[in-house]
Amino acid sequence: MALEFDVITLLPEMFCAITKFGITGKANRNKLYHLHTWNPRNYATNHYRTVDDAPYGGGPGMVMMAQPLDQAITDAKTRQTDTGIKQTHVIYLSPQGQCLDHEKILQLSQLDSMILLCGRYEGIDERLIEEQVDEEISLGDYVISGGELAAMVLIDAVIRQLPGALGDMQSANQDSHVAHLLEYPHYTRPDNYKGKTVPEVLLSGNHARIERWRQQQSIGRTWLKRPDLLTKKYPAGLPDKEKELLEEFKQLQHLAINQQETDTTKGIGVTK
Ligand code: 4HQ
Repeated sequence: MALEFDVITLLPEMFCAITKFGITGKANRNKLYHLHTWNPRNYATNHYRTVDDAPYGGGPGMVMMAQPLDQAITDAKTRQTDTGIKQTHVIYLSPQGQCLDHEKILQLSQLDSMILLCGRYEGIDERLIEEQVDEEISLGDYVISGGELAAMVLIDAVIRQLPGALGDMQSANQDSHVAHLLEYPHYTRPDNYKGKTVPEVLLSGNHARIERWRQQQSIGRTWLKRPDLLTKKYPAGLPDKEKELLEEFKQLQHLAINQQETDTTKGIGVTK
């Protein structure tokens, strides 16, 4: 059965970005998931179809009213229940939630459905959050203008976990081992670009050597740029194989840096 997303949003057109284009567009056409949007404006009751109001206590900006959101969520829940979904799960995208990471995405990809609540303005009436929200999730420790982009990032990352969403080649790079490391560097033609060549190993045709080099680059770059990821992946320290690859990477790094210094003192590659 397809994964069901129901999104509560004042800006439903934004979701074309994922439903129409790229990997998530293709997964949508292949019916790997369904995405329904619910606009709280359609549940507003007054003549102007107002969905926001001034905050009690004063201060800048506007707050999304509870009632239109409440009814939109209720209809979304009814739709999901009608399609045979046993349990609904309402997620509010907010900086107050737990930050999205790979573990969270894997956990969410186990669900049959979710309801994503996207806030605009200064936020949502607290009573609606208390009544209807099961979980808050944050994209990161910064402020964006609305929950829509955060919801789309979450949906995109979850869809990539669905069987059949990625081509065979891309799926191979998704195993749990690779997923926690940074990518190895990529090169394509030409083999000489502005005097910069491609690492010799990649032209060797020796697949075992290429595989080893790529794994070494992944570990090495993670150590250089994101050591926190290595600690998270290997809390008890690197396994022997990885340790060996990393030590060799460090050696090669030193050689490369010393070579650069030699070049500089000898005036190689130095203009003027
Ligand atoms: N928001 N991760 C919606 C965020 C945010 C985030 C600010 C959410 C505005 C109304 N959402 N409110 N960070 O910055 O998800």
